[in-house]
Amino acid sequence: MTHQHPKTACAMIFEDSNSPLEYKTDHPVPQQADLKPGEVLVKVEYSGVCHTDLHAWKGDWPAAAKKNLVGGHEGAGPIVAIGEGTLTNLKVGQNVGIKWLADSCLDCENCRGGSEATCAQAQCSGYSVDGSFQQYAVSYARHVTPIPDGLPLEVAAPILCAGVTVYRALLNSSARAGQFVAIVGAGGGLGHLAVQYASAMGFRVVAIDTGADKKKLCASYGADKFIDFKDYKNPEDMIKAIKAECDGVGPHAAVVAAAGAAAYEQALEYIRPTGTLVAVGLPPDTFIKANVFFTVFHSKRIVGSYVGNRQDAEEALDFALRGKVSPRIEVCPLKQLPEVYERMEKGQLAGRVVLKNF
Ligand code: 8ID
Ligand code: ZN
Repeated sequence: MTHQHPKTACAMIFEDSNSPLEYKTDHPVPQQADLKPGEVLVKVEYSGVCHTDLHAWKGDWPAAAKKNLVGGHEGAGPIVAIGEGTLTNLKVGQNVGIKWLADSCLDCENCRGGSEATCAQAQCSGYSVDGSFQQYAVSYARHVTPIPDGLPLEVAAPILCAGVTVYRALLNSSARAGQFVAIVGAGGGLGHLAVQYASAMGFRVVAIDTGADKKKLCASYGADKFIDFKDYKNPEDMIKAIKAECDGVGPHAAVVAAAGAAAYEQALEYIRPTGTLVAVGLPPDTFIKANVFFTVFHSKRIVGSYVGNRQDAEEALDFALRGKVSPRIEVCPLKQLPEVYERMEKGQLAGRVVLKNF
C-alpha cells in the first residue's frame, strides 16, 4: 500500500550543544523507499518535553549527542509507513509511541534479561538519533510502543518516558504496598507521575519539591505528605521532618527524580535502615556520597534506574488507560520549545508540557 505524506515538514533542530534551537518548516521527510528494513515512519502528533531534552541541548552529560539533532523522546502518533522487508505485526495507521530507547539489539545478555536500555548497541531518540520534536520521525519497529485504542495521544506522550521511567524506578525500589516511598522532585514531569504510580501501587507517598502549585498537585494525587525543600535552611531539619512523616525512621525508599544535584544530598540519610535510594534524575557532574560504614551498618541500597523496557512501557500505558494515572499536561505548539526550556530551567513547570506538532 502506498501512503501519501509530504516531502518536507516542521522540525525543531539544533546544530550543537547550546547552539540556537531552529524551527524549520522545510525539514525533509523520508519517503517509503528511503526507509530501511526495521524502520517505521511515525506522524508525531504530540511530544512531551522531558528535562533530558534540555540536558541534551545544553550538553550536560559525558556522552556527546548527535550533531544537527532533532530532540524529543515522548512522541505519539500513527505509523504512516513501514520499511519494506520489516518483520512486524505493526500496521500502518496504528498509534505508537517513540520512547527514549529507540533501538537495541534484543539479542545480548542485557536485552534478553530485560535491561534493553543498557544494550551496548542502544540508540536513543533525541540523542543518538533524531527524535520526536518534528512532524514525521523515523523509528524502529521492534521498539516503538503500541498505544492502546482509547488513550488520547497527548495523554500517552508523557507516559512514554516520564511514566515508564518512574514505574520501573518504583519496581526497582523493592518497596511493598503499605510502605513509605519518598518522591524527590515530586511536582516535575517524572515526579508528578511517580506520585500517581506510587499511590496506585499501594505505597504511602512523601512528596518532596517546592512551591504551592506543586504541593497542591501532589496532594490531589493522594500524596500523604509534602515537604517543601526550600523551607529548610538546615539540611538536618529536613531529614528530621522527612523521618518524622515515616514512623520517625524514614521512608523505605526514595526515588530521586529531580534535575538538580542537591536532591541527592540527604536522601541516603533519611531513608530507613535497609532502605533503597533509587537514582533517576541526571544532574550533570553529580556524585552520591555514601559513608561506607553507615551504608553497611544500615544495610542501605543505592540503585540506578534507567527508563524501562518494552514490557514496562506497555504496563505503564495500561495504568493510564485504566485511569489510575493521569498526567497533568499543558499543550504548547512545537515552535514554543525555547520558551518551554526557559521555564523548565527555572523550575516553573508543574507536570508536563506536551508539544502539539500539527
Ligand atoms: O531513565 C532515567 N533515569 C531518566 C528518564 C527521564 C528523565 C531520567 N530523567 C532525568 C532527567 O534527565 C532529569 O534530570 O530525570 C530528571 C527529571 O526530569 P523531569 O521530571 O523531566 O524534570 P522537571 O519536569 O524539570 O522536574 C524536576 C523537578 O525537580 C524539582 C524541581 O522543582 C522540579 O519540579 N527539584 C529540583 I531541580 N531540585 C530539587 C530538590 N533539591 C527538586 N525537588 C526536591 N528537592
Ligand atoms: Zn525523558
